[in-house]
Amino acid sequence: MSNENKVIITCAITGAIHTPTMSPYLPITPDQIAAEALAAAEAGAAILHLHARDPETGKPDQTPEAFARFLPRVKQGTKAAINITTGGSPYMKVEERVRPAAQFKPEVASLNMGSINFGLYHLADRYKEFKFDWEKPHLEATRDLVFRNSFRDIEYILKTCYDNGTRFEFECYDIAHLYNLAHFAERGLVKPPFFVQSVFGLLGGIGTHPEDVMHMKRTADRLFGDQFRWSVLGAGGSQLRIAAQAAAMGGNIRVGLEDSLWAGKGRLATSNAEQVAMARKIIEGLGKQVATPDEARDILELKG
Ligand code: KMH
Ligand code: ZN
Repeated sequence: MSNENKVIITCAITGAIHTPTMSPYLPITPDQIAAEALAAAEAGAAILHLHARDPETGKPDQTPEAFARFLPRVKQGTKAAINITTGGSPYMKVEERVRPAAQFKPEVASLNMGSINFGLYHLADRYKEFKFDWEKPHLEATRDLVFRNSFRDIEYILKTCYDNGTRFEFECYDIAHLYNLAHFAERGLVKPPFFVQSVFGLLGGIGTHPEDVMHMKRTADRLFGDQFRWSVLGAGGSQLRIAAQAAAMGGNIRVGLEDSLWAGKGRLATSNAEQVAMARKIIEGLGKQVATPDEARDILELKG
């Protein structure tokens, strides 16, 4: 059967941006991350985008040891493809960020395609008290934070992971990042089909207007023709609106508590699986089908 009407759901389970104070449902411990990942896969996620955290404080932890505490369980419990972050947290250096992907050689790793201001400082005032003392400084420091992804950094990650057969989720936060990807394609350092993850709604990146989504898609079409597979993630409250627009335009969808803590206006999502179920409703409502992990492998030419 053709994969034409299949939509890949990626679920980003915990990330490195949201903090424990923001939601009691944000998975922090290895047990929680494993359980959330398995439930998301069960609900329809074909790809699991994974970060690790310190179980005591919820602080992002990019050591391979932290990933080793949940990865075997996730791999054993589901056929969903594993996607390990190389973004880590915007505070980390690229050498630290790449270590888990280099060690575990996943089918997919994220690759951030350019530097941006990464603004979260405006969230610091929203909470009166924080559970852990790293949280407020983490948010406030983003007033002066550049999420650095220089050409050298990108090349470093590519070269470190390429021989492992890992393919990339190219995270593009702005139009220029598509051009950066085209540059690496021209140099022969990346191979199609490119899995382009367009990110909308981060302060410092492109906005969430329908025209922004159109502009990303049109530019990617012009640069890559039929050599890319398009996926979108909308940050915060834009998550499902962006997902619905992109799915209607033939795109794939990323959801998960890394990107949004919400399941409706003012209502916290109680799990990653809840957001996956909402994505499934959109896809099926459009008369399309949710891709299985093997269909996703086929579409993205993953190593399996
Ligand atoms: N937090 C997302 C907006 C990464 O892990 O490489 C982007 C992300 C980065 O997922
Ligand atoms: Zn991530």
